[in-house]
Amino acid sequence: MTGRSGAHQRSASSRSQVPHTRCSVNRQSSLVTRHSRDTICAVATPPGTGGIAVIRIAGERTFPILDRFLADRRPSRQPSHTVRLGWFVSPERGPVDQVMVAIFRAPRSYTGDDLAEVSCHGGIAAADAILNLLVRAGCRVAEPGEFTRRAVLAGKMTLSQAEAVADMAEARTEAAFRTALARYRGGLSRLVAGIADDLKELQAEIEYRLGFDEHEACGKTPKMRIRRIAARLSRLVDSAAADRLLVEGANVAIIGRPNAGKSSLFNQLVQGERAITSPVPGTTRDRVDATVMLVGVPVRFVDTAGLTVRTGTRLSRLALAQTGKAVEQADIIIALFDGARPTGPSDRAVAAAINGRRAICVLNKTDLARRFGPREAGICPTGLVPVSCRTGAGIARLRARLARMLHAGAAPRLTVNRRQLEALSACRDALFRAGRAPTLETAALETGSAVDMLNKVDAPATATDILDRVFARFCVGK
Ligand SMILES: Nc1nc2c(ncn2[C@@H]2O[C@H](COP(=O)(O)OP(=O)(O)OP(=O)(O)O)[C@@H](O)[C@H]2O)c(=O)[nH]1
Ligand SMILES: [Mg+2]
Repeated sequence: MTGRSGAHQRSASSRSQVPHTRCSVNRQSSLVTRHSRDTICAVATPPGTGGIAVIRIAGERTFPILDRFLADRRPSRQPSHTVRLGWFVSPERGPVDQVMVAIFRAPRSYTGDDLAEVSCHGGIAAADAILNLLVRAGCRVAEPGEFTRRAVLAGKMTLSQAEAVADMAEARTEAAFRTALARYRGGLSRLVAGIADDLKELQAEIEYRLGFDEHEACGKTPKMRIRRIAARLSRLVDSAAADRLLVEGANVAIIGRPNAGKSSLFNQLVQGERAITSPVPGTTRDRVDATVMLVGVPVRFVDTAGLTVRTGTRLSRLALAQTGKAVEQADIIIALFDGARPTGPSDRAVAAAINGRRAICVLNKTDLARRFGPREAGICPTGLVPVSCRTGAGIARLRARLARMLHAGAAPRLTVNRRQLEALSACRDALFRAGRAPTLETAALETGSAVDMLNKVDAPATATDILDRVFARFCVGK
C-alpha cells in the first residue's frame, strides 16, 4: 500500500486541530518508544484537491474505535483484506462522508498491527473531520514514518526496504523509482546478508588461526579471503557511486576562458536564452544554472565566469571564486575552448582545472577560421568535440557524449542511498585495514568493526539512533 502515500504531505497539524507533529528526531524516538502500542492515525494522501483521501489507522484499538463511527458496517466484524462501503457518522453531528473501509488484521498488515484504511472524498475537509473524530476517540496522530517504523519493528521489512519506501515516493525519474523498487523487493538486504555470511566465516577462520603460533602458516592473516570480500564490497560501492548520478542527477559545470562562448553553449544545452551573451569578455560574473532532463536524467548545467590567469578587480576575483566552487561541486566538467583564438595561458588554466576530473573538452566557434593552436593535443588528451554555438552544429553529438557519460538509458543496478553508501564504504575500509594489519589480533579487531559497519545498513530494531535518523525524513502517514 505504499503507492498511495504522497511524498510531501502536510503534517497533520496543518490540516486539523490535532496535536502538532514535527520531523524531530528526539521527540520521535521518545514518543515512538513510549507509545509503540498506541493506536495511531494519519492522512496518507497528499493534501489538496483530488479524487480521494486516505486515512490510515493502526494499533490494537483500530476496529473498536472505527465501530463507533461506522455503526452500520462494524469494521470489527469485517473480514481481513476486504473493502466495504459505508457512512462515517459523527455521534454528535451526523454523517461526515461516505467512505470505503479496507481492513487488515494483525499480523497480516503493513505494520503487523490491526490496520484500516478509510478512503473518503478528496480535498481537505472530509479527511480533517474524520481525523479529528479519530483523535477525540483515542487515536494518536502518527509521527512521520511511524507506520513504516512499526513495520520494521514487527519484522515486516528490513531497514533498507523501509528506506526504499521513502525513496520511491521521492523518485524524480523512472530510473530512481526502479532502483528503489529493487531495494523494496529486498535486493540490497539479500546482498548485505550474503556479505555478512562471508564476514562471519572470516571471523571464524581468524578465531581458529589465533590458536596457532604466528610463525606457523595457520597463524597468519587470511589475506586472500579478506581481499575477496573487500573486492565484492568495492564493486558494490563503486557501482553505487556511479549509479547515483543516474538517480539523483548530475551537476555539469561549463568552464573556459572569457568569451569562449560558455553562456552561448549553456543556452544551447538548456534550450533557452537563459544566460546573457556578448562579445565583451567578462560578461558572466555570477553562476547561472538550469536543470533539464537528458535521456531521463536530471542534469543541472552551470554557466560560470571565464577562467583567467590575470587577477583583475575585486569583482572578477569574486567571480573566479564562484567558478572554483562550481568546478568543485561538478560531477562532470565541460571545458570549452575558443576555436577562433590561439591557445593561451587561460586555456592552460582550464586544462589544470579538469586534471583528474570527469570532463569533456569542447572546441567552439567551428563556423569561424580555426586559430586554436596545435598544442591543444596536450591540453585535451581525450580529444575535442567540435561545436558551433552560433549554428548549433555538433551540439547533438555533445549531448550524446554527455548522456553516455551519465550511463543514461542503462538500467541502474542497486543504487544505495547516502547513508547506506557510508556504511558500506566504512565496512570496505575496515576490511582493507584488516588485510594490512600487522598482527592477527589487529586483523580480528578490524574485521569486527567491518561487521559493525555492515550491520548499520539493515540496523536491528534495537539501534534506535539509526532508526530515528532514517525515519526523521519520512512523511506523516507513511
Ligand atoms: N561565430 C561564433 N560566435 C560565437 C559562437 N559562440 C559564441 N559566440 C560569440 O562569442 C561571444 C561570446 O559569447 P559568450 O557566450 O558570451 O561567451 P562566454 O564564454 O560566456 O563569455 P564570458 O561570460 O564573458 O566569459 C558572443 O558574441 C557570442 O555571440 C560560435 O559558435 N560562433
Ligand atoms: Mg558568459
